[in-house]
Amino acid sequence: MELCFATNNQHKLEEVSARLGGAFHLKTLSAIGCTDELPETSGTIPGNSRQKADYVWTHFGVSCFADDSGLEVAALNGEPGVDSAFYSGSRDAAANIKKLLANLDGTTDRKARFITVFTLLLHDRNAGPVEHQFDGVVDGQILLEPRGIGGFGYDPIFLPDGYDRTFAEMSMDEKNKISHRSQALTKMVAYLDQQVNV
Ligand code: ITT
Repeated sequence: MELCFATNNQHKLEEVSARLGGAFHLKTLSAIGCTDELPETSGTIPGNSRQKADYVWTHFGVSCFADDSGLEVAALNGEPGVDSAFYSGSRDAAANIKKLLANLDGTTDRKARFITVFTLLLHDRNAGPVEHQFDGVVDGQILLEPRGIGGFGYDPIFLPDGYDRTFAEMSMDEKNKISHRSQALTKMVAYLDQQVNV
């Protein structure tokens, strides 16, 4: 089955491709001729995920899925959440981490969670595009300072519960065993397998 992964984030693409192996024929946005920034203006993670998939479906007419993700920090009332990508005003991961650590300065409650919502839009000959959402959540703690050089975004300051290494200290395969994104992917693949077997 051919599916476009509606993301401009190379790290997401690498994680999802590694996790899928050859299970599906993944097409990138550039492979379908899309060079646009995807819209993300809904104010929620599920809403932004839907917007991105809808955009690709509407403009390019291909079956696709989109990923919207964010880091929710309990002591910051869920910030940066839907604003995770541009928390500091830019996409710069180091600046985003710096702002987050400054906002948490002196706070002993370091609880946080990563969330991913995938929106799958599948072409259906009879019903038009059929939409499904799949989510994944991983709980953890925000460290006092960054550790590790792998992964991307907030990975160097996120310690998943039950582990003594941050996501940035894990290999991609290790992160992929437990991450928010891989949980959402597992649910989506189970759904797609079901469709093929019906
Ligand atoms: P697309 O919309 O093109 O998919 P994006 O980077 O804009 O790419 P998001 O809107 O979902 O994607 O941004 C969420 C931000 O949250 C992302 O830029 C990272 O800073 C952070 N993030 C998401 N998943 C993460 C992960 O697995 N590890 C660390 N940080 C992550």
